[in-house]
Amino acid sequence: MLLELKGDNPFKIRAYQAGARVVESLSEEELTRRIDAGTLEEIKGIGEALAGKIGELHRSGKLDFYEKLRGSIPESLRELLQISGLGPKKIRALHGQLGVTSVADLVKACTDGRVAELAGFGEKSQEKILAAIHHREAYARRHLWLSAWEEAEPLLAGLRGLPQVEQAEVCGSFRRRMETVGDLDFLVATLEPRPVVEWFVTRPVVQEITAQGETKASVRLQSGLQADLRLVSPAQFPFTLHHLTGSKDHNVQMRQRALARGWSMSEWGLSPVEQAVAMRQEEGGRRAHEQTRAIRDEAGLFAQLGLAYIPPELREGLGEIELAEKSALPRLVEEADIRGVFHNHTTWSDGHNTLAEMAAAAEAFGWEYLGIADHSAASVQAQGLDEKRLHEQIAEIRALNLAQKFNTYLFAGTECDIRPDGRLDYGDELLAELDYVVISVHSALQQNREDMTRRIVRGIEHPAATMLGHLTGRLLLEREGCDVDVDRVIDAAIANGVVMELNANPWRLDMDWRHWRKAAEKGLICCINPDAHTAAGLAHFRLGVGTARKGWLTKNSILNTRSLAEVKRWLEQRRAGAVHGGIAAGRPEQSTNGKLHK
Ligand code: DGT
Ligand code: CA
Ligand code: CA
Ligand code: ZN
Repeated sequence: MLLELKGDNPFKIRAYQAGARVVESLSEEELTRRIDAGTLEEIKGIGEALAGKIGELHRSGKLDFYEKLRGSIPESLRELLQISGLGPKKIRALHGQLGVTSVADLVKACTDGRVAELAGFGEKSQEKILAAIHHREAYARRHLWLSAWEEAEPLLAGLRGLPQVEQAEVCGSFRRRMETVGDLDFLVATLEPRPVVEWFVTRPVVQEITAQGETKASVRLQSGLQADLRLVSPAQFPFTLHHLTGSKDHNVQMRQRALARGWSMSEWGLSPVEQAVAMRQEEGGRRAHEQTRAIRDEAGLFAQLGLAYIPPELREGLGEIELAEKSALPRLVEEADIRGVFHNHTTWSDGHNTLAEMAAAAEAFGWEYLGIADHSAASVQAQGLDEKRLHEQIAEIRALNLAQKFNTYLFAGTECDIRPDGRLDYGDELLAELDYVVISVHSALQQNREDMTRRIVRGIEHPAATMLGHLTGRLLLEREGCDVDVDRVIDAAIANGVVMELNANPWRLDMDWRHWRKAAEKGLICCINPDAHTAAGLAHFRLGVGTARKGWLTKNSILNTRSLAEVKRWLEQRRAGAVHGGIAAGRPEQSTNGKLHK
């Protein structure tokens, strides 16, 4: 791509592309063998220069040639590659003929109509480019849930500490645990709003005050995140809290329900329908009705409408109200239910803390077990372990357990690459030695839907596979996940007794919460994993719990809410090929053979 952008000799470019295809088609063993033996050049399509570069990349994980090439192209020009629909050829044309060197230049060229006049572009593609840029900007304006939390937490604590403040909460998508947050919606219960507003807008993290009134303010924080503040009386608080938490769909359904029962519901309160009109005129609707005063919290509000309390995570208008009416909402998993996690890295591969440091951190969480799953050999960029080093690591883990240095038991696992053809990155014998195997896709993410689906399903069907890591490989706000038939993968996982990871890394939260409810109903078992690369990163399991709650998950469908003894037994039976997803019922079923497609 970069060579094309530079407009290098087309023959050279084609040689590199052909070389890349050849390398992708080789197995890891064969590639390593050929590099060591110096026989890469025997393959058609790989010349001496290319063989040298492949060797360098393989050995060091870096390529001087690539780094130099990258450095020779301005960052702003490379950024254009991120706009969907724009390839290197088009960018070269835009650069060469219109002098476009940045996204801003390109917007200007499009709005001036100059792009449409270029050969090979036209009105249509000019419109498409503009739309793609706008889409990219809108996406970039959102923030990771964790970043929002880091901003919100000190402000919330500060608000709660003010003498005038009775209650304070962050509402909106943040409270609903969306994976990304557009803006923060602070709500405060107080009878004295002025000093609270004053305190809020004078925080050092406030970059700009965009609006300020007696009972509300809006600011932009240094990070670019916007924050709204609303101040209401304590009596009104539960209604505004519910309103500002949303979602819009949930609110609309709640209002319809209220109306059907003769109530008009708003952020101000509940009032009988016939009085609602009069109330709205009176004091701008601020006068609370009798009924409103009797309601002290959100639970009271739900109860007034004949509903069980609906946790904020479930308020998406996806059937939660119907179930709350029947008191049939699930009892959602909680942080305290988690007894250990399985997908973690150490300094053996690309982690920053040693095995012992990770174990100590897990012990500090009070966890009964910790799974170590460093990268496999194919993840060269992550210093993946070859078979010899993995053997050494297994020995170290067994020794630590024997020494009983930690109260946390260590499971020896791996995050084994699913190669582009669906085979796993280690031999069967080694895989069988491990306590468990996380299988993940890290390369060739651009495969088409059918190939990717087959590849992952083939990985799932491997007898050694315990759980599937970060299903789509998405990086929130940065990179779309791979194109894969999620339902087919879920069905394959259930059929083969393979667990699906809920990767709790703040950038991932993958598998997406939107799939979990249905999948768990079908019998899919979840494992919440932080994918920690540092000891501190273990704490990210909390984000996973939030996302699991948003996906309607209960303790029962999550593997790592089980005790050490139960997990050990389950893994042993799993390895013996006897488990068929049965832990949802609380006990492994031995009647069915989990390996249907061996
Ligand atoms: P965000 O900020 O884009 O991540 O998403 P939210 O859900 O935080 O949305 P935001 O900040 O625009 O509004 C906060 C809440 O206020 C929202 O969740 C529900 C409520 N709300 C906002 N606009 C409307 C509306 O037009 N109708 C109703 N029923 N509720 C609304
Ligand atoms: Ca918001
Ligand atoms: Ca807002
Ligand atoms: Zn991974």
